[in-house]
Amino acid sequence: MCSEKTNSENMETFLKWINESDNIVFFGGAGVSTESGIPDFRSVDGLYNQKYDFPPETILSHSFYRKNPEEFYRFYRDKMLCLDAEPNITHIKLAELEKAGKLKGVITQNIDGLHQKAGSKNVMELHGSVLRNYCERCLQFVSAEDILHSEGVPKCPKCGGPVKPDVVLYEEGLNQKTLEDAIYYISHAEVLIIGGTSLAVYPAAGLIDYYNGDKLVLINKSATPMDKRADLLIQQGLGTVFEQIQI
Ligand code: CNA
Repeated sequence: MCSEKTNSENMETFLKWINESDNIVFFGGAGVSTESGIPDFRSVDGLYNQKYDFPPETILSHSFYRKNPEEFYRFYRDKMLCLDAEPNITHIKLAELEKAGKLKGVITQNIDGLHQKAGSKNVMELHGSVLRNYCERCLQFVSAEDILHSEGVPKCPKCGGPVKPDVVLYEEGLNQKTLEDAIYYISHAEVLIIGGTSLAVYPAAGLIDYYNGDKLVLINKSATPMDKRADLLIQQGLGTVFEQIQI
């Protein structure tokens, strides 16, 4: 009861801040896409235990990819390539806020391309995208559909070299330019909305340290290690929050 009241009071303040600001930045994670039917990491973990011998963090690591590319691709096709997924209300409202000149950018840990599919233009993909795949030998582009329909380790149609997704695997560094852009937008934001992320994966989770304002909104279904840092904490599904935004 008590937390419901807090949530609804916070919701009112949230809508006021959104209404008044034209310098909003959104920073999100896998929870943004669960309402599009793409499981987040923990759900993946739960499902996967029956079918895979290693946790997702291990399979999605650089060393595992090098040593066991076939097992990597089995997991990747099964769990990471959700090419039929459609943007949900959160993706759509964020795109509308940008179009209305209120939101400056979306910083995402997701690799599903759904923000762009919803119409967002300024999207900083910290962990890359499943929609981009390149031959490791000749850099030929290969579509995600081709990866999905290939078997074993996908081969380049031009030179036969192995194809690697443009996804930042564990043990790999983030793209420096994307990281710098994300820091720029977060450090200049008036309202920072963080949503659908456990804030457990670094260096992405550390981006919160660059925020200089006093309107940090944290929207997540479950508790995060950064809850105390929020000026507004809303423990609800993103869809029920974002559907209330009138643009
Ligand atoms: P995570 O660690 O799985 O955390 C997700 C968080 O979102 C959890 O705390 C959930 O409680 C919360 N959550 C789930 N659904 C909702 C909802 N509807 N509304 C509000 N909160 C919700 O995922 P993170 O993004 O924090 O970071 C870990 C990895 C997961 C990142 O590197 C991603 O690249 C990776 N990942 C991405 C996708 C994708 O692209 N859609 C899917 C699965 C994993």
